[in-house]
Amino acid sequence: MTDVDPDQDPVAAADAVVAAIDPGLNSPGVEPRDVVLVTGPWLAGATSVLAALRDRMPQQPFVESTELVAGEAPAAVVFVVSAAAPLTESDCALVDLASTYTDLVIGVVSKIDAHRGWREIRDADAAILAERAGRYAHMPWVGVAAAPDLGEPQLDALVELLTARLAEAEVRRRNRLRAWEARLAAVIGRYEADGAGADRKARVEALRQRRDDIARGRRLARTERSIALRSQLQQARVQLGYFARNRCSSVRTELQEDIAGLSRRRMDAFEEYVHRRADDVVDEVDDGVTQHLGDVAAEFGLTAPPPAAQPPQPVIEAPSLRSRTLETRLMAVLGVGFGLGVAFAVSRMLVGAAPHLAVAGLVVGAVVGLLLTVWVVGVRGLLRDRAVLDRWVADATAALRSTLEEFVATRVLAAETALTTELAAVEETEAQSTAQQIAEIDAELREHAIATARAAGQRDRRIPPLQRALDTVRADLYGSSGPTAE
Ligand SMILES: Nc1nc2c(ncn2[C@@H]2O[C@H](COP(=O)(O)OP(=O)(O)OP(=O)(O)O)[C@@H](O)[C@H]2O)c(=O)[nH]1
Ligand SMILES: [Mg+2]
Repeated sequence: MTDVDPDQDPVAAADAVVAAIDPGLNSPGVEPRDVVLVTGPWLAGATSVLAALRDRMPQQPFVESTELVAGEAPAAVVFVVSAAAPLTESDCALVDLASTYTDLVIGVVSKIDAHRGWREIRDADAAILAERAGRYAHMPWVGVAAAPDLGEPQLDALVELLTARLAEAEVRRRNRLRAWEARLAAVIGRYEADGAGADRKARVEALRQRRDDIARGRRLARTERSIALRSQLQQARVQLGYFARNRCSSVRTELQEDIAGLSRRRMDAFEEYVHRRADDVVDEVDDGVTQHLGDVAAEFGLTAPPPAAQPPQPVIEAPSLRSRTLETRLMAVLGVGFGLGVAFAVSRMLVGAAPHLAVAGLVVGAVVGLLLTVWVVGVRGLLRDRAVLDRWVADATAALRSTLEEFVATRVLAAETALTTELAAVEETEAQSTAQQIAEIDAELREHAIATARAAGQRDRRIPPLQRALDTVRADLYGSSGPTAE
């Protein structure tokens, strides 16, 4: 392009304006196409205008917006709006977009056959666009009827205007300058956004947020977990203690009921039976404690504390059933007295009833008296032994209870030590992984900061020449009175 004489080629002439500021700027990166873009809002009549223009200017190619690819600049833009209503904001955005790289924009008010007040609409549209940007201030407007319901199409003004404009070399130069203006402004905007870290902002925000979340989540989890473990162990202590006491008192009730119906024959085996029941209760409580503490450990994902090496052995002394000589003697004396009394009364009664049976009466009285004596002494002994056993069972279960309470307290304490130590170790590992995550985030944040700083440096270096070029382009486009300014 540099080997083309600027006086001959209007595009090269425009490029030379920019290259004079910065020789590095040799192309706006836009492909000029020798076509006329006909576009407009929905149902404005663009297709009809395009068809009519093709008909009237067969040598000139026309396209609709879908036929252009990004980066292609048409030689002119025919912007078709309906005469039915003035431009809206979205229509204005559309004309901005269509004419990004093209200076020559012609406003067309269509369907003038159907709308008598089209001139007012045309003037209003011109005013709206002139207000929007300086470049539209001198934009030409014409009214057309490309596909009238009645009569011939009215297109002459547009054809005439377009033919005249497209023939001007200055138009192509200005189109090129427009492309330069758009491209330079976009590049400056890009540098500014990069330098301000605009693209990174969202990512950096998200990273900071995540960093805070991780740190806070970690702190919370830590305190929550240790509080929960403490309270669970506290609960275990209370519940297991209650369980042990409960088992002791129910076994006591059960044994005391047994004593109430105990015969002398089963009395000897009873002591051993009590020992066996105490062992059962010890096993039950031991299992209950192991189970409960295992559950607590499982809830926190920790290893269950080991069961007790040796279940407790409650110290239960033998009942004192034999040391009763004095009482036995007393009972014997009383029993004998009672027996004698009965024997005497029976023999007297029999003698009174049948005097010839005096000897037999004495014998019967003696036998009855003896039997009663034996029975009274025996029953008295049995009742006394039961009372002794009853007291003994109460003592034995009390001993069992205190042994078990101590056992429960010891095991919960041991479990507390083991579980809190293990929890601390787990937390240490987690803290390390959290620190690792945070370090990774910090590293990424640092990278972003460095990249943003680098972009800011580049912005400060690159923007001044670009801005100068843009100013020159703008001075050329709007400062002097070009053809569109007539
Ligand atoms: N009265 C009258 N109606 C017209 C004129 N031009 C177009 N129309 C009508 O307006 C409607 C839209 O016309 P198109 O040319 O398809 O408009 P468009 O902008 O290409 O529409 P879309 O591509 O669908 O957005 C059709 O019903 C046409 O008949 C005109 O000059 N006069
Ligand atoms: Mg169409």
